[in-house]
Amino acid sequence: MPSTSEVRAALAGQRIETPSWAYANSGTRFKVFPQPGVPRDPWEKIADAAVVHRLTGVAPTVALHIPWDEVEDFGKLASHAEEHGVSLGAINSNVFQDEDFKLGSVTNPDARIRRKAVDHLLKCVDIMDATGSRDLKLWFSDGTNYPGQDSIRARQDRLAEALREVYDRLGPDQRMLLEYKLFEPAFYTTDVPDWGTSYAHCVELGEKATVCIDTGHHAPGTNIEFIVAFLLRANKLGAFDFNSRFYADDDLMVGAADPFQLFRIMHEIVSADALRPEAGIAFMLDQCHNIEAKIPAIIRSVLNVQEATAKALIIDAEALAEAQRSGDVLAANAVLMDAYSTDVRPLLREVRADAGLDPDPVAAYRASGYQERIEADRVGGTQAGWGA
Ligand code: AFD
Ligand code: MN
Repeated sequence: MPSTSEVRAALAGQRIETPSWAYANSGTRFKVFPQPGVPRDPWEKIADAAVVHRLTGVAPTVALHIPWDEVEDFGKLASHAEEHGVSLGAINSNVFQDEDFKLGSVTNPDARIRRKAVDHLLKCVDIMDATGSRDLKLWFSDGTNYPGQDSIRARQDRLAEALREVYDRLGPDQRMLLEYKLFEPAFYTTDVPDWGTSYAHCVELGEKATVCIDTGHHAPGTNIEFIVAFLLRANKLGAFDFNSRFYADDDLMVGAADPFQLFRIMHEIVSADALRPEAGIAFMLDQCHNIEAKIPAIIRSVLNVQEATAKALIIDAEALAEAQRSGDVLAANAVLMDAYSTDVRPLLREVRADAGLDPDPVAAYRASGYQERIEADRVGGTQAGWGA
């Protein structure tokens, strides 16, 4: 069992990336409910993300989304982030909103449109060069809505060709995170629908291509921790997009729907010694919470990831291994459940206090007056959203 100091050090060293778009207005196809104080540009989004990091101490990077976060000078934006105590993280491409991409982007039957999509991806790598980002996150909404609409195999060929061109553009310290999603916005086939498709393309591409697991992107009941364990063993797990869901890709606060699943996922990470930042896995949030206050909900998600991690860290690994070796099913399950049933909030409060942070970041945010300030200051302009 890791010593308390080892557990505390691991928790203090945890790094979680927040997404710029989570600070902006979001909603469903039925309605986007704008909120007061929402950022109007990437500069303000980064200011908000910096507050999350200042209060939690474990969220030092912010993922960008292009073109939502397009600026004249990305070097300047990177400096702005540093001045706020954070740095720019993954660059998320967006080939799902341009009118030309209705029938697909990189897998579109029209070569001209495929070229346009690949050029956008290459531009995202140029931006990575400017921001110093390591990761290019690729999610493709590409797919079809009806049998017969297009050739399933030909679309895979087009996808492989596009990925190869972008992969070959990556610098030595840059990576591609290929994210999969079972369905939506396409309803019959999605060209990267599951972990196997992403994995197969990443193996074909090379070592800089890895899988991004978005926890909301599976069929209900999918055993996500199995996928995590398999990809860890294959050295092909690059990142998580954490969120939570009840039925589909609901993009709710992390751990809010199924904290036990989040714990099981973090158990696979901890038992593979993959929590350390040096292990190279990006623990990112990807949530679009629509009715709850933007910044506190992101703080809550960070805390939920911390709690699941703390529970995974206190698992008595020796006792678990012994029970597994001897085939003692009940004892093995009990070891895991003992950890999951432990209230780790006092431990996390101590870790925060040791780091000079308020033990309760949500309460600290509410008391900070930041929300009142941004609501008063951010008047006029156009609130950021994701344009759905
Ligand atoms: C949407 C997609 C996917 C992607 C995110 C950012 O479903 O999760 O990671 O947008 O582009 O939520
Ligand atoms: Mn995602």
